[in-house]
Parts: sequence; structure tokens; C-alpha cells
Amino acid sequence: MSENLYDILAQGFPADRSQPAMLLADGTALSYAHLEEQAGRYARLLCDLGVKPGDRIAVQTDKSANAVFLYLGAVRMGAVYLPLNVGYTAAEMAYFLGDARPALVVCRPQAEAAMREIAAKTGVPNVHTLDAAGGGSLTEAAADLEPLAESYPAKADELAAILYTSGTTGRSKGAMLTHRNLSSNALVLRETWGFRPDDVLLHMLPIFHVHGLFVAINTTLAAGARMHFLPKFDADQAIGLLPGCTVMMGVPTFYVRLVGHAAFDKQAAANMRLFVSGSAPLLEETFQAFEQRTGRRILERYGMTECGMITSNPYQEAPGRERRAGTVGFPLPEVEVRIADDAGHILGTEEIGVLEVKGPNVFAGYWQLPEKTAEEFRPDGFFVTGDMAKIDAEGYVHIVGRAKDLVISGGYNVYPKEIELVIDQLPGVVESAVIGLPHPDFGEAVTAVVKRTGEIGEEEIIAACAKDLAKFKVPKRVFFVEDLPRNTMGKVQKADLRKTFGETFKAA
Ligand code: MCA
Ligand code: AMP
Repeated sequence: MSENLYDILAQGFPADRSQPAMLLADGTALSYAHLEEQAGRYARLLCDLGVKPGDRIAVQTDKSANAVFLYLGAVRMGAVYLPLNVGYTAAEMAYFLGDARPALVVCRPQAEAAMREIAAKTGVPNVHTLDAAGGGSLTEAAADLEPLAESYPAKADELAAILYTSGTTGRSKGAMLTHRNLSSNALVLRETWGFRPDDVLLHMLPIFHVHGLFVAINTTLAAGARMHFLPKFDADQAIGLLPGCTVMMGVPTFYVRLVGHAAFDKQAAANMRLFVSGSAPLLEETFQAFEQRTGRRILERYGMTECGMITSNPYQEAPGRERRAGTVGFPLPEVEVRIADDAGHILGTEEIGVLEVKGPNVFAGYWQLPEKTAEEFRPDGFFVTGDMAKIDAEGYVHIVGRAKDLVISGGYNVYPKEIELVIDQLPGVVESAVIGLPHPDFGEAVTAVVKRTGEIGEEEIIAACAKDLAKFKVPKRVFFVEDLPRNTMGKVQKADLRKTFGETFKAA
């Protein structure tokens, strides 16, 4: 039996391929037959371009149905799909392409000239474009091709995708995900969350991260279900579409915005069987406000790029197994979790330590970083997540903090080191510390605290960051201090800074 992720998903496609897979904002319905054909054409084009199984395909485009077909086509012919946030700047893209050495980069038409320059410098042989409506040179080149009929016979442990995640050193690492990693998670989630062919998912997440790409799309396709596929989250649009949907997946900001919307009520959620939240902690107050407003309990789950989904609150609720606010539920089937101290000693119930994971969902390592990979695994194969957690007496996992220096803003991860490196090299700056402060909409807001000698001001620092860094990483505020607080070891005390400036966004 084929171990190619595409084939495993396709086993769940409806027998009647005229059934819709995607419903677009303008009312267009795209059938499974269309999805198969278009993915097959892109797969054929990649072969014709000389892309070989195992070669990377880097994609930085707007969200579109065709971008999904390109992902499926790439996986189908054995290439390694590498999606990148559209917000990444030229400097960031040069790093990713230089590190991943893809055989092809697909970009927005308006970015083509700049991308060709980066591609030439980094040795990427092919550049194509794909626009928000699915047009562009890639689609034109594929238009008359015979769809690829046979998938590449990938082995389960061959790579299907690489997703970059930032790191504490400020250097992004490519997490290598295999066909098995992605297919096991899709099939487990289909079962665990009760996906059925008549489900309609509201898809408003970006498709360059695990949540929008793998959790939402793979699970829906593996069930032969359909999705309302929208370019981005919009609360008005969501409220309009929810009555025709059965499942929604979102980051906590989506739910904060829904409960903050006067028109969001029981009626809007009446047809829904499941609301899933993840990528960042869902505040208990949001969980409760949502339940009061709709009578529905949001199902919070926990995951990360390197592991896909790890734990989930129960879908089927029963006494003692309810969806509980402030917890991320239980390990998914086939996934083992444990709590350990820094030295790797396993801790007991209610003890706080770092969460470790093992299972078919756990990635194959960081691209070209075998030593870094080895550091993050225990000898018995458990991956060390860097999330501080405990498991309570009933088995619920609670994420209580992070051992890694990480800010999560609106579901996007921001590693302070990367921003500090940009700020520290500015003239007039002595040093900086970047922290996350509570923010009512984004959960946490990136904030810089700076020691300066010169004339440099807040606006200049923000502008300098915006030049090199994607927008979601740019500090929303910059504060100046005489000295950064340090402990006796000389380490900056970020907890003190979070306390000092903690009220900054409270009234935002
Ligand atoms: C946009 N901006 C942001 C963010 N998004 N700033 C900080 N954090 C953000 N997340 C900027 C905009 O560029 C804009 O800047 C200003 O903030 C306000 O934009 P707004 O219109 O409010 O933003 P939006 O376009 O509505 O986007 C907010 C959003 C979006 C809908 C929350 O960020 C989003 O879709 N986030 C989802 C991220 C996600 O998919 N994460 C999953 C990672 P200006 O005003 O200067 O122009 S996968 C993962 O974490 C694991 C595996 C897991 O467990 O799922
Ligand atoms: P990423 O690297 O984008 O995959 O982000 C993964 C990180 O998001 C995890 O390591 C956690 O810190 C965080 N995360 C994801 N889901 C949750 C959740 N439900 N509660 C708390 N943190 C979460």
C-alpha cells in the first residue's frame, strides 16, 4: 500500500469526485475532481522542470485554492513542500532559500523581480509566480499538461515538507516532516475529532503553518469533507458563513474577536459541531465568554511545528472527561507525553517540568543540523518541546509556561533573539531585550526594552525592524531604560521587565 501522504489522503476522497472540496468567497465550488486534476498537473510540471523526489519547493504566495493544489501536487511527485509566510522580507527570504536550496521557488507576481535576484544569488534554478486568484506563470505552464497519474512511491520516512521555526539563537531551523508524520496526524485527528464526509470546515487560517495547512486541510481532505476557503480571518465574514459550517479551527485571537463582536450569538453557532483552538494559550475568560454566548465549549488542543498535534481536549465529553479551560487535554492516540526536569528525570503527577513527546507525529530532525537535532532528543527518542507543563491527577495536560524564550503573537511565534540582533546593531543602541506583554487581541505583543547612548528613538527602531523583519515580529512598542535588569550571573531578567511594562497594552 502506498505510504505517500497524498495517496493516504486520497483514500478518504469521496467516491463521487464531483463533490465539492473547496467553496470560495465568490461562491465558486471546486470539486474533488478539479483538485485531483490540478494537483496532478502541477505534479507533472514539477517533473518536467526537473524537480526530483527529495528536492525542496519553496512557496511564498497569497492564500489560494491553487496554492493548496500545488502543495498536494508537490507531495504527490515526491518533492518536499516548503511554505513561507508572505510577510517575510527579502532579507528573510534570502536566508531561507540559501539554507534550503530549493529546486524551485514560487512567489507572488509582484515579488518576481526581487525573487529572481535572490534566487540567482542563492543558486535556485527555477522561479515561477502564482497570484491570489490562482493565475501566474506556474498555472500557465501547467495548463495543458497531462495530470500525473501515479504518485511517487514515497516511503513513510521520506520527507514531505520542511517548515521553518525560529530558534533561541535567532537562526531559523527547518523542521523536516515525513509522509508518516503528516499522514498519522491527519488520520488520528479525523478519528479523534469525528470528521465526516458531510462536514464543512470554516478555513480562515494562513496556509504556511502547521495549523492552517496540515491540521485543517489534511484532516478535512482525509474525511472527504469540504471547506469554506477564505483568504484570512474576518469576524463579519465568519459570522455570515458559520450557519453553513460544522467545524471551525482558529488561533485564540479568532475567538477573542468573535466574542467581542455584537452579532455573534447562539444562532450563528447553531449548526456547528466543533470549535477548535490552538497555536497559543486560550484564556479561560475567552473559553467562558464563548460558552456563555453560544452554549458551546471550545476544544483546545496543543501542538508544535516539529510534532503536529500532540494533545487534545476530548471531543466526546463525559463526566470527568469534559473540555476544560486552561488545559490542553490528553495525548492523542499513538502519541506519548511525559514531564521531565532539565536533566531528563521523569516527574510525577502535578509536578512542573518540560513536556517531552514521542510518536509517529514527531519530526525527523532539523534540516542540515544534526547536532542541534541530537540536543533536542533524549536517548530513548523523546523530543524535548521547551514547553513547561504538568499532568494533573486526571491525566489532563496543562501548559503552564515556556522554557524557551518565545513570544506568541496572534498565533505567530516570535523568537526575541532575532529581533534583539536587529536592534542591537543600530547606532545609538547599547543593548536590547525583547519580551511579550499581555495584549487583549494578540494574546502577547512583541515589545522591546532598549538601553541607548545616542539619539535613537522608538519610531526609528520600529522602522529599522520593519525593514528586515516580517510585520508580526516588529515591536508594537519600544521602551528605554538606564540599564537592563540582570541577575548575579549577568542574565537579563525578562520577568522583571514583563512586570514593569505589563500594563502597556491592557487598555489597547
Ligand atoms: C497581523 N499583524 C500582527 C499579527 N497579524 N501583529 C502581531 N501579531 C500578529 N499575529 C499586524 C498587521 O500586519 C497590522 O500591522 C496589525 O498587526 C494589525 O493587523 P490586523 O488587521 O489586526 O491583523 P489581521 O490581518 O487581522 O491578522 C491577525 C490574525 C493573523 C488574524 C490573528 O495574525 C492570523 O491569522 N494569525 C494566525 C497565525 C497562525 O496560523 N498560527 C499557527 C502557527 P499594520 O497595522 O502595521 O499594518 S502553527 C502552530 O503554532 C502550531 C503547530 C499549532 O499548535 O497550531
Ligand atoms: P510553532 O513553533 O509555531 O509550531 O508553535 C508551537 C508552540 O505554540 C508550542 O511549543 C507552544 O508553546 C505553543 N502552543 C501551541 N498550542 C498551544 C496551546 N493550546 N496552549 C499553549 N501553547 C500552545
